[in-house]
Amino acid sequence: MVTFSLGEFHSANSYLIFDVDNDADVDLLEIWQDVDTTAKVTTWLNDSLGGFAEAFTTHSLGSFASQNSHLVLDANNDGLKDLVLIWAGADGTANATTYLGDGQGRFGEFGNFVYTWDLGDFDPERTYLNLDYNNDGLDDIVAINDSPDNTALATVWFSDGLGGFTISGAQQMVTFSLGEFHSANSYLIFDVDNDADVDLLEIWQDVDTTAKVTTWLNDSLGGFEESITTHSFGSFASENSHLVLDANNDGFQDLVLIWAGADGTANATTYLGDGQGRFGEFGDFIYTWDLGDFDPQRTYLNLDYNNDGLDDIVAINDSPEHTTLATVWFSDGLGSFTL
Ligand SMILES: [Ca+2]
Ligand SMILES: [Ca+2]
Ligand SMILES: [Ca+2]
Ligand SMILES: [Ca+2]
Repeated sequence: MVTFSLGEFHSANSYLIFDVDNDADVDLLEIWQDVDTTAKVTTWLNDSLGGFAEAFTTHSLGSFASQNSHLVLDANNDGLKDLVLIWAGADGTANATTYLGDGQGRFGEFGNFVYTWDLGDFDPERTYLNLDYNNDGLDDIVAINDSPDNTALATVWFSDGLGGFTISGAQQMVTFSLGEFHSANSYLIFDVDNDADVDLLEIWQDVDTTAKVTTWLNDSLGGFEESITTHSFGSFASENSHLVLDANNDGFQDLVLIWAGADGTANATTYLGDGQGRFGEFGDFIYTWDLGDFDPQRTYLNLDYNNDGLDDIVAINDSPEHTTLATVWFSDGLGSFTL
C-alpha cells in the first residue's frame, strides 16, 4: 500500500492534473479556500519518482466560490499551460480571468494576467470546457447551458492567442447544439476515437434515475455528432466519480466509475472503451476490488504513479492529523486496480 502526503488538508478544494513544467510527468494543481475565504492555488510538482513536492503557493486569486470554474489551457500560446478562472461579477455577469503560467508552478505572479471581456450572464448551472473549436491550435472556451427549447446549447469564445477570449470581431457568434438538456449531468473531454480531436462524453441522469453515457464525436469541422448512448450504468449519483484512462492497455480510453456500495464501501467499475464511443457494451467491463470506505469528500484522480505507462487511481482524503493523504491503487493493465 502506497500513500503520500499533500500538505495540510483543505475541505473546500479541487485538484487539476496536467504537466505544469513540461517534463512529461503529470503534476497537481490544488485550488483551495484559505481561512480568510480567499482562493489560493498550490502547485505540486511530480519528481518522477513517486513524490510530489510543493513548488509554489500563489497569492490570493480573489474570493473563493465553489461555483467558479477553472480551465487549464495555453491562452497566450507560449507552450506553458495557463489557468482561466470563470467567476460571477457583482452585476450578475460571468467573467473570465487568465492567469499566465510560468512553467514552474506560478500562475499570475507579478501581475501576469489578462482580464478578458465578460462571458454573458453568470449561471452556476452552466458548464465550461476548453477545446479547440476552430482548429487553429488554440484552445477556445465553450459554455454549455439550457436553452428555451430545452436543448443543450454550446457557445464558443475564441482564443486570441494573447490570453483573451472573444466572440466579437469578424467572427459571428458561434453556437452548436448537444441534444436534449439534462440538468444533472457532467462532461468529460478527451479523444475517444484517437483522431487527434477532442470529443465529449456526457454523463447524465435519465428520467428513470439511472445514469447514461452519451458520446459526442468531434467531426474536426466544428460539429459534434452523437455517436451512441449506452445502456444504463446503474443509479445516477452526483457523488460518484468518473475517471478516463486506458485501464486495459489497448490504446483506447476507458471509463472508471467510482460509486458507493450499500455496505458503505467505495467500489470501482471499469467500462472498457471500444474507440467508437461505446463503454462497457456487451458486458465488456470488469468489477474491481473495493477501494476502502466511501467518502463523498474524497477526491479521485488518475495518474501514472509508478511510471510503468499505466494510469493508476489516486484517492485523496483527510487524515487524523489533518494532513492530505493520497492512496494509490495500481493498474494491472487488465482493467483492475489493486493496492
Ligand atoms: Ca501560456
Ligand atoms: Ca481555437
Ligand atoms: Ca482501453
Ligand atoms: Ca502505473
